Amino acid sequence: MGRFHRHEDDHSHSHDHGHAHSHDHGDHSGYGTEAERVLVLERIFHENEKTAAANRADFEACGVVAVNLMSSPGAGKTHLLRAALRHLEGARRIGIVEGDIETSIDADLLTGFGAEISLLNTANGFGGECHLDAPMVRSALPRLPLPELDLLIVENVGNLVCPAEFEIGEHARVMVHSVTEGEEKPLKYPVMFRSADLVLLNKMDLLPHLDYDLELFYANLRAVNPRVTVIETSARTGTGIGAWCDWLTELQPVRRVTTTSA
Ligand SMILES: Nc1nc2c(ncn2[C@@H]2O[C@H](COP(=O)(O)OP(=O)(O)O)[C@@H](O)[C@H]2O)c(=O)[nH]1
Ligand SMILES: [Mg+2]
Repeated sequence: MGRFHRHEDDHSHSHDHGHAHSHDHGDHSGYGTEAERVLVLERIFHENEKTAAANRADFEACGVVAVNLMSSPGAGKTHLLRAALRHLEGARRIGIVEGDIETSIDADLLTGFGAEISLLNTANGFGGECHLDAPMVRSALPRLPLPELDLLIVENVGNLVCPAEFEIGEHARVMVHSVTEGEEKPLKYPVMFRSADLVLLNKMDLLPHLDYDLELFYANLRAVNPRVTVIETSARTGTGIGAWCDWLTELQPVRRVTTTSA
C-alpha cells in the first residue's frame, strides 16, 4: 500500500510501506489521478488525526502535558533539551520520546538527568521516515511510565518541512531556529513557523560572529506567525534556559489548534 504526503512548502514525496522512500518531483503517474491522490492523502491524515487524538487522550488521562519539539537538523533541539532537563531535574518528572532516523546519540546525550527516555529510530520499522507521526509516537509510549510524568517532550526528526504536517497528540509545538540558519527561513518554511507556539531562537552566543539580521528575522517571523512567543537562547552559555523552562512549567494540557494554512 502506498503512503505519501504533499508538502505545502517545497516538495512532495512518497512513502511505501515496503519502506522505499523516494522524493517525487512531478511524475505522479504511478499513483493514479490527482483525485485519487487527494483521497489517499485525506485518508492518511484522517488516520493520523485519530491516533493523535488517542495519544492526547492518554496524556490527559495521566495528567501529562505533551510538547512536539521540531527544527532543522543541528539547530540545537537536543542541547536545549539537555539544558532544560538539567534545570528542571527534581522539579518536573519528564519523559522524552527521542526521534531519530538512526542511532542513539541524542538519547545518550539526554541520559543521566532523571528523565525517562524512549528512543524511536524511524529506520527501525518505519521506513526511515523524515518525521514522526502519531502512530510512531504511540508505539514509543509503552516504554514510558506515563502516569508518573508531568511533561512529555518529543524530539522530532530534524527537518523543517515534514514534521509540521503530522500532529502527534501534542498540546504545544516548539520550534528551534538557530541564528546560523539565516533570517529568511520563516518565509521559506512558513508551514513550520506558522504552526509553532514557541520559537526558541538559538545559538545567540554566535550572533557577534555572523551577518544574521535579527530585526529582519523578527519581521519575517511576524509576517507568517504574528502572535508566536519567541525566547532567545544559547545552549552554550545558558542564555534563555530559565525562560524556556518557565514556559514549559506553565504549559497547560489544553488542546492546541494547528494552523498550518495561511
Ligand atoms: N555555539 C552554540 N552551539 C550550539 C548551541 N546549541 C547547540 N549547539 C551545537 O550545535 C550542534 C547541534 O546541536 P544539537 O542539539 O545536536 O541539534 P539538533 O540536531 O537540533 O538536536 C552541536 O554541535 C551543539 O553543540 C548554542 O546555543 N550555541
Ligand atoms: Mg537532536
